[in-house]
Order: sequence, then C-alpha cells, then structure tokens
Amino acid sequence: MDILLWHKLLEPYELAVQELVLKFQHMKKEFQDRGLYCPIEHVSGRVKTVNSILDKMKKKGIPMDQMEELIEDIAGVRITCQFVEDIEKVAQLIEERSDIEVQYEKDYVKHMKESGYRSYHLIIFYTVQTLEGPKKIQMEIQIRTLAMDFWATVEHSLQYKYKTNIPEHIRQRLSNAADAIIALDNEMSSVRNEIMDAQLSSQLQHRMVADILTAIENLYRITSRREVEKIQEEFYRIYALNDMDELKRFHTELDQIAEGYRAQSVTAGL
Ligand code: 0O2
Repeated sequence: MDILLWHKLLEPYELAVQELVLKFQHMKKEFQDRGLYCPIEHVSGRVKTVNSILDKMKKKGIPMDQMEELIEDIAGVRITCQFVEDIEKVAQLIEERSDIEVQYEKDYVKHMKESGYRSYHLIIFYTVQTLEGPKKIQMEIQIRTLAMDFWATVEHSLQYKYKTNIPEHIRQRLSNAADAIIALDNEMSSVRNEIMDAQLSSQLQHRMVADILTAIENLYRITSRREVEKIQEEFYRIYALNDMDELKRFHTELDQIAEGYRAQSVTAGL
C-alpha cells in the first residue's frame, strides 16, 4: 500500500474528527449561551498516525483488509470534563444524538485498567459525506475528567519511552498517582455544587457586563454624549463595587432608560 492510498484512506477520518470536534464545541457554546452549566470542559481530536496504525495491527495481528473494521480508534475525539458526574451526562448527550450511532461502551471509570488508566469510551459510527458518497466510519470518543486526562497523558508518554517495559518503580509510582487521581476527583465532586455556582455566576456577570456595554453603545446613537458619559461613569462606579445585585439593578435601570429614549425617538418621528 503506498503513501497516497493511506492519505486517501484517512481523509474521511480527518473530516469526521473535524466535524465532531466542531459539533461538541458548539454544544458547549449552546450551554453557555443559555446560562447553563456545561459538562464539557474541552474537546480535541486526532487521526491515528500511519505508524501507530501499523503498530496496532502488528500487536493485534490485524490483516490489512480488516484494519478499518478492527481498529476502532483510527479517528478519535476526546472530551474532558471537570467532574466525574459530567462523564455520564456527556455520554447521555451523545447517545441522544441522531447523527451518532453508539455501538458499545468501554467503562474504564468503573473498571479501571490494570495500568491505572481511567476513561469512558464510546465506540461509535459516524457518517461523513465525500465525493464518492457517504462513508460510515468507526470512531472512538474518550470521555474523562481533567485529572484522569492528566494521568493518561503522562503515562502515555512513558509508554512511548519504555514501550511495554515501564520499570517497576515507575509503574508503582504511576499506580500511586492513579489512586491520588481517584481521591482528587472525589474531593472535587464533593464541592461540585459550590464550584458550579461560582462558575455560573461568573458567566452571568460576564454576560451582564457585555449587555450593559451594548446598551450604552446603543444609547450613544440616540442621546447626547454628555448623558451617555454620565451613564458610563455610573457603570464604572457600580462595577467597582463588585456587587452582583447592584449590577443587576443598574442593568434593569439602563433597560428602562433605553426604553424611555426609544419611546421618545418614536414619538419625535411621528
Ligand atoms: P493512542 O496512541 O492513544 O492511539 P486494548 O489492546 O484492548 O487494551 P484497544 O483495543 O485499542 O486496546 O482499546 P482500548 O483499551 O479502549 O484503548 C483505546 C485507547 O485508549 C488507546 O489507544 C489509548 O488512547 C487509550 N488507552 C487505553 N489504555 C490505556 C492506558 O493504559 N494508558 C493510556 N495512557 N491510554 C490508554 P492506543 O492505540 O493504545 O494509543
């Protein structure tokens, strides 16, 4: 098989990864735009290198003509979450989608691998449109917490360095670190509500400030500069108070002022 053929073979996998990464990023934005807590923290994707595909085929004795069927993670998408509880939520969101067909799951969160690896994998089918028509491809979606991801990334580098022979003392350290990751995830889960509240109110504040600034800009078009300067000064004063209730009150008052000016300009236009 020559290099050109590999390129053509992997093209739809590249497309699938790009599409799904974009779709999950958009899902995150939808949560944020609605002022809701988002169980997705970060999305990334990759297509396995030819090197890595060949290594896996050799390791598992997979013949060339069964490669696409038996290597489930030629295309892979990884979703990281803040909390263990979010993993199930993300898996559920994926299962409900009509563009993704879940074949089966591998739950290494409940059933940690001997290495200490924890992650939730969904093996899926996803169809991309190519010049030759639709192509249904197999992919792996890995869902894990940031802490699990940290462990897996570090361990993966060591696997690369030592192949299958990670020295025993390092293996032991990795195993200790895996236990520490479980403890960290549990601790984080126990303050999940607090953290979620803090993040939501920070998001709310960002949106409110953006709304206020847009309203001030709009006012600038329909009223005097002096008036807008006064409003802007008042905004900076209230913002410095760092008091969410005050900011909400100012936001409502600004809406009323803007409504008043709008009514005036409509009357004037009559
Ligand atoms: P890469 O470089 O990420 O592509 P198996 O032989 O059954 O253990 P299989 O059939 O590929 O492996 O399925 P599995 O176990 O679900 O593994 C799929 C992917 O999960 C792996 O792909 C890794 O990305 C990740 N993974 C699985 N086990 C471990 C582990 O112990 N440590 C780390 N760091 N990652 C793991 P690849 O092809 O192995 O690697």
